Amino acid sequence: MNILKIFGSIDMNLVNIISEFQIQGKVLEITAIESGHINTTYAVTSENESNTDYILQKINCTVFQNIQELTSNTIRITNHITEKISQNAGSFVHEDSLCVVYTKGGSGFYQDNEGSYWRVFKMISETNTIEILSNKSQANLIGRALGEFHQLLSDLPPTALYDTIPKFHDTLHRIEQLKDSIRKNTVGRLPAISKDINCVLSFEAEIKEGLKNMLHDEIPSRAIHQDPKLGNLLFDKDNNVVCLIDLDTTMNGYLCYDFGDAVRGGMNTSKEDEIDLRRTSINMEFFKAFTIGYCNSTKSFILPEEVMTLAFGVKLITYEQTIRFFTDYLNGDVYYKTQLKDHNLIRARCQLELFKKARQQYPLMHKFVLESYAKI
Ligand code: GN1
Ligand code: MG
Repeated sequence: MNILKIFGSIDMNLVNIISEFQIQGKVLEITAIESGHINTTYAVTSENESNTDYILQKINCTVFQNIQELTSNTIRITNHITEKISQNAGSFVHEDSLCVVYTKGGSGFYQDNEGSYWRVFKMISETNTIEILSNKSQANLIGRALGEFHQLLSDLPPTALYDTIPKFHDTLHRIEQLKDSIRKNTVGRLPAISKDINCVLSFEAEIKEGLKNMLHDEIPSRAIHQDPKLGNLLFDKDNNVVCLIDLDTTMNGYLCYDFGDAVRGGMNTSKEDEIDLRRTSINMEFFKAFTIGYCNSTKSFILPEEVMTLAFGVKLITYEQTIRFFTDYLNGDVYYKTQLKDHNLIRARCQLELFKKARQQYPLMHKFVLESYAKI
C-alpha cells in the first residue's frame, strides 16, 4: 500500500472530522493511502491502550448517491460476517471483517460543513495489499477467501442489500454508456482512439450472445462483492488473506461476476495499467490454483448451472472493465481517479489486451473449472 505523508503537521480539518467519531486516544498521525479509484482514504494512527488505528474515508458521493443505503449495506454485511466467523471460529481462511466505527451521535457516517460524507473503520493491523501475486499458494488462498465470502453471505435474504449503484455489472448498459460517450465525444478524444473503439465494438455481438446463453433465468442472483480485485484483499505477513475490503458494491449479482473480476484483477501477469501489452495475460497456473480454492469453498452451495458460467465471467468482466475505462477516457476522466497522463486510456488498452488473451484462454479455463467441480 502506497502511503503518502500529509505534508507538515497534522491536517486539522481531518483531525476535526475524525474527532466526530468514537475513536480511542489522541490522533498522532494522518496519512493518505493512495489506493482505490473511487473514495479518498487516510490511515489514522492513534495513541491508545488497545493499539487501535483507524481508516478514515471520504466517500465519493458522485459515484454513491445514497449514503444512507450504502452505510446500511456495510453495517449489515460486516455484522453478518463477524457473527458467522465467531460461530465457526478457526475454520476460515478469511479471518476478519471490517468494523464500522460510529459517530458520537451513533451514525455510520458524518457529513461535514461542505456537504462531504465521511466514515471510519477500525484498521486491521499488520496487513497489506499486494500489487501482483508471486506464487500459486496466494492464488489458491484468494480463491478460497472469495468462495468463503460468498458462502458467508449466502444466507442473507435477497432483499437485505440495497443496489448502491444500479446496473453496476449490467454489461449491456455499459455498452450503451460507451456508445453515448462516442456520440457526445465531449472532450474530443474520439478520433485518436477510433481504432481501439472499433476493436472493442467488434466483440459486442459475441458478448451479447454469451450473455444470452449463460446468464439465463435459472442462474440465481446472490449477495456478491462485485469488486474483488487484488487491491481489495488484505494479506498478513504469511500471505494469508485476512479480509476482503471495500464493501461499497456488495449487493446482488451473479457469482461469475466475482469469479471473473478476481481473475481479471489478480490472476494476471501484469498490473491493471501495464503499458507493455506483451506482459499482459491470464497466468494459467494462478488461474488453476485460484479455481481449486474457489471450488473447495463453494462446492457445498454452488449450482451446476452457476459452475457453467464461471469462466465466462472472466471474459465478461474484463470486457466490461475495458468499456468502463474507455468510456471514462472519452468523458474526460470524470469517474476514476487518475495518476498519469491518459491513465484511463492506458488502463483501457491493458484491459482490452487482457480480454483478448482471456478470450483465447477461455476454452482451457472453462474446461479446468468443469474438471475441478467434477472431481469433488
Ligand atoms: C473501482 O474502488 P476501487 O478502486 O476498488 C471500481 C470497480 C473497478 C475498479 C477497477 C465503485 O474499484 O468497479 O472494477 O475500480 N469501483 C466502482 O480497478 O466503480
Ligand atoms: Mg471501490
